[in-house]
Amino acid sequence: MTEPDCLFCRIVAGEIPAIVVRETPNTMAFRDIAPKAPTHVLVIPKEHYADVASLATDDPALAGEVLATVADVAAAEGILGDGFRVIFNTGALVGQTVFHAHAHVLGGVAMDGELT
Ligand code: IU
Repeated sequence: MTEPDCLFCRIVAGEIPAIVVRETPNTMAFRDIAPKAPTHVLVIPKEHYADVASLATDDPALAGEVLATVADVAAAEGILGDGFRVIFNTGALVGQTVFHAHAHVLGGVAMDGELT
């Protein structure tokens, strides 16, 4: 299922450009246009789910595929050994702005353990 007005569905459809770093039959990974770290990649399911909670509830196998792609991206970006951070903003209250489930994969710089 796709949503015609969803930015990330349009990236999947090739209607909006993105620097794609990895693609599987059901997932896609592309560079964030406003990177917050030397590596900042977004990993999404190609199918539209508003957020990770609905993805995990409705299709846990696909949620697992997204996490597998996160790990593959981390390895390909060379940040698997040093460490990286994965964030799923879920809801406008905590800063979700694009309502298509996505993992932020951040690395390449030291971060402290604070979550905010
Ligand atoms: P958020 O978790 O929903 O706040 O993250 C959305 C991200 O999508 C944010 O980091 C944006 O920089 C990023 N993004 C993008 O990569 N390409 C775009 O065309 C747009 C936003 I608009």
